[in-house]
Amino acid sequence: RRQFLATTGGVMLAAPFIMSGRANAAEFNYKFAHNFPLGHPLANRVQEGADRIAEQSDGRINIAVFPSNQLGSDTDTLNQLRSGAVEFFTLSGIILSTLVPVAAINGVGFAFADHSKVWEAMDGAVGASVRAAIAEARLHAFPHMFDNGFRQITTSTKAIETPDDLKGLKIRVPVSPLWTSMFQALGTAPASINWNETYTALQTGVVDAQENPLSTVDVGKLYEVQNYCSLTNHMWDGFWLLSNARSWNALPEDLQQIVERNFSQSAMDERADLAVLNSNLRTGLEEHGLAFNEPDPAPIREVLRSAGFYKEWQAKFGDEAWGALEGVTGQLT
Ligand code: X2X
Repeated sequence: RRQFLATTGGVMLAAPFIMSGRANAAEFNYKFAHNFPLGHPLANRVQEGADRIAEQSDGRINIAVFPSNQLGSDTDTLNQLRSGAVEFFTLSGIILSTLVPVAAINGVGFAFADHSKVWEAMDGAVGASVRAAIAEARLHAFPHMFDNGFRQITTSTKAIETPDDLKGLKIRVPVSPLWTSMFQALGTAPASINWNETYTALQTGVVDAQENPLSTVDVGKLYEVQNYCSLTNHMWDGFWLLSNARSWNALPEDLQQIVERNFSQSAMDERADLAVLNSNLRTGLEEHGLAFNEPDPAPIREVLRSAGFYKEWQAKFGDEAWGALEGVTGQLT
């Protein structure tokens, strides 16, 4: 419980305890970490969800949201979530795969034709098999993922038109075996760097390129340190909302329901926000100086196929999860 102390002429006065008009301190004070600044739909919708939860629970649970990796990089925050120092965290499934390997499955190159296929898979059988694996790692995954989006390649050096343009490209990828494997198969020289160090890595020339959805390029102001944006749509990425299982199980069932209902609402609202945003952002990013092109994805995908990328990851993910994925996407190998 917080105390408000003021000194007046050397006398300490204890102000009455005030917390948004509520008489009692919360029974549960939980932390929620994520990697985006306010302004990104995920940040805005998660904060709204936390506010609704405080209200609907009559202040029994207070969720303090820490945006912009304030508590540490994504990799660090995953460790804090596991230890219970952080109770809620939205993390890319593909990064979560360092702990739960099958969670990278939504990142398989060129798997989904569009968002309707994404949600069919991730709200359906593919998501169910990932959530079961997450539970085995003693984390609770909420049913609906938040959108990050289809990823595009930006560079400071040149537009990516053909597979040849990828050869030797020094590109930042998030910390995850699937990302490294895929960008090695594509012939680039990938470097694993957490999101909170990406801007600086591009600015200082540690890498020349990165890949992210347009909304993330925009919120990270990457146009300040990049010149080209090639619309490759090479993979889809989204965030699981995770809770430490001990922290989650400590909540009485009525509070669990309030939390789950409201963050599911946040996820659905965030998906709708991003659908609008990503279709409008190209113009805004062009005004910020990014030059766009639309490469043919077919030859890029063919490089992955002939490098054995699909067969390799089919074996790693196993027949059940891969079968569920191909049930939505059609045959990928
Ligand atoms: O690290 C990234 O590139 C980001 C922001 O897209 C993720 O969280 C996966």
